[in-house]
Amino acid sequence: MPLQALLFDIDGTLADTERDGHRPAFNLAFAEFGLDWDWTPELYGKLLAVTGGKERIRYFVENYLPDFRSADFDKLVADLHKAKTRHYTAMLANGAIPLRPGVRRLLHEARQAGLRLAIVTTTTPENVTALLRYSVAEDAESWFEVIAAGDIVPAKKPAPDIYLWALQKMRIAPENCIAFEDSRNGLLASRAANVPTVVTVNGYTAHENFDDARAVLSDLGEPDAPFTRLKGDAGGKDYVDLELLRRWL
Ligand code: XBP
Ligand code: MG
Repeated sequence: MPLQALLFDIDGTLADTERDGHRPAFNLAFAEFGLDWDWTPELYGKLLAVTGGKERIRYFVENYLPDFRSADFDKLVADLHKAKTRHYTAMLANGAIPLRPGVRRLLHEARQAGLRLAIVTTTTPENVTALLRYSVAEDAESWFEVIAAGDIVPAKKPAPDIYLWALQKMRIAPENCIAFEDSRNGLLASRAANVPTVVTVNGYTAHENFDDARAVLSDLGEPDAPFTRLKGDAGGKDYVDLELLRRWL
């Protein structure tokens, strides 16, 4: 199958956003609303079992604070999440979160080769725009023909819905694409949509099961900073380029 498109997850894949981005932004929002909730790096690792910020807050309260009462809990969750998004995008605007190794290089190579690009993520659209603008390039939003994000589909990853939505919008077969994910929830979503997937792990996901991935790597690697290969034959290569992706497809 010819490789025609690259589909990128955002959080944990393009950039290490969770531990020092989303997590402190949630905590700032809690403090703003006078709540003494503190999501430590360790606790956050457990909460990542649930994708989506609003869903994560809800899961936290239901499982860790069963006695918590609020006059209008749905509104509180929505307001907290709005505040969290404001804090998070402000962090991005300050240049706080760099891209992971190899991401910029691979994006440039794909654009030069005329491959189609898309974003497929559960994160809020404002977060995508801010990350692309401040961490990739001023005009990076225009590099992606489809940005599938947030509540466009009600069922977030690990459901395949966001991938199916993006594939339909692009009118492309999954076999002509490669998805990039960092987590098991992301891999379950992409594979349930039949998209061959390369996983680049991070501190929160390195222990997860990625049996269904074409390759599992520490990161995409650079010519002078090779990746560590956890699964998949790289034929002697030590950074991801289009030639290697075509081999994996
Ligand atoms: C990412 C997420 C997101 C972020 C927060 O999952 O789970 O919830 O943590 O984003 P994936 P929002 O990388 O698999 O898409 O707060 O904007 O929902
Ligand atoms: Mg992710």
